[in-house]
Amino acid sequence: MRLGIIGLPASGKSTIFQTLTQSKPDQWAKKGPLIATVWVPDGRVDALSMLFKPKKTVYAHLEYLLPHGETAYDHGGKGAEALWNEVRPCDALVHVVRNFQQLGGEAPQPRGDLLKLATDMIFSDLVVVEKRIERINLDRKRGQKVSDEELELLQACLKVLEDEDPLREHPELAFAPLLKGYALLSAKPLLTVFNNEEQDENLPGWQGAPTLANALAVRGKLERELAELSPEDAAEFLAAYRVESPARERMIQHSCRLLGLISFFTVVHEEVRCWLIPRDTTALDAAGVIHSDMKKGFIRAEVLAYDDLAVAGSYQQAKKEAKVGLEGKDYTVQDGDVIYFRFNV
Ligand SMILES: Nc1nc2c(ncn2[C@@H]2O[C@H](COP(=O)(O)OP(=O)(O)OP(=O)(O)O)[C@@H](O)[C@H]2O)c(=O)[nH]1
Ligand SMILES: [Mg+2]
Repeated sequence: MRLGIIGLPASGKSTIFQTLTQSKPDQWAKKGPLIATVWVPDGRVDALSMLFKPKKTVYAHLEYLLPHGETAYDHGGKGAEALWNEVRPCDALVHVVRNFQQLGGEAPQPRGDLLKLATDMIFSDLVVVEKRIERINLDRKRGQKVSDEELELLQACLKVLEDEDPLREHPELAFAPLLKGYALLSAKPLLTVFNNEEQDENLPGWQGAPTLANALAVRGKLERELAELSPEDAAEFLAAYRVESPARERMIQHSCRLLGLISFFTVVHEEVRCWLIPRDTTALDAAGVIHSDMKKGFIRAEVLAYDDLAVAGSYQQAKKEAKVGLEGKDYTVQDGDVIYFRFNV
């Protein structure tokens, strides 16, 4: 799963990327978009690792993409189109909005900045959708077979976009399999990151402003400094600035939620491992995420909820207390399930 970072020039995209990836700009490639793998912090994985003492502990991961530094966004221009093309293949977007005073520069205008990019994404989608509708109509005139269902969906998109609504507010369109190939920007899940002044820990508020569900406030510059500290120094720093948890962790957790992902765990071959899957995945498909053979030869899934394991203190004890369930392929995997797949090949 990959999230693309977007935002106006000097909004703090590089600062946020640096914090997320705990890397330094002098380590970054000079060309092309930057793509970084970020491990998803999860206290449950730490606890499982303590319990089972495996040789190897593997956290789940996400990828973040920072568009090439030279593709500066320019309202409605070539730079904007280049930027959109770089993030189009991403599964979701992270929009960094400047909410700090630039040195000797403009006061922050988060609302205006937010709308500017949102409108541009809608406009970019509108162009894609209009072109495609034209094309389908042309093909039909030439007597070629066209998909009425696709045309209907595109026309519905056109109407939404003309009303300047993002497609993500219309799930039946945003998740329509027939439209997936168009990678429409306004259909992608969006996390808004307000990059605040050092003293400011709040989300900006105005009528219709993004709420906690899909936005978070970070203090980019402060957090960048934090990411460079040792864990002990960081703890002191967090307390001094009343930071609840590091922006890095909050951004990653929000990203997982945004993508509708849940975690399940496996403990096999001296390895504790966390896997991310979409909510409502069946045990059969979860097995397939690990290995296609495991799906093909699926017999049953031994499932123990993480919380039950934590209470019982050991797998054996949880088994004794009948907390370990034997589930079939249609079982819906729950966040925090510790699963042992029985399969044959
Ligand atoms: N005061 C303050 N300054 C910040 C904050 N975040 C970033 N900056 C500063 O703002 C400037 C721009 O930050 P960058 O991270 O380079 O922004 P960017 O979006 O990557 O910029 P471009 O790549 O040029 O579009 C830098 O001088 C940062 O040090 C913040 O939270 N507070
Ligand atoms: Mg930058």
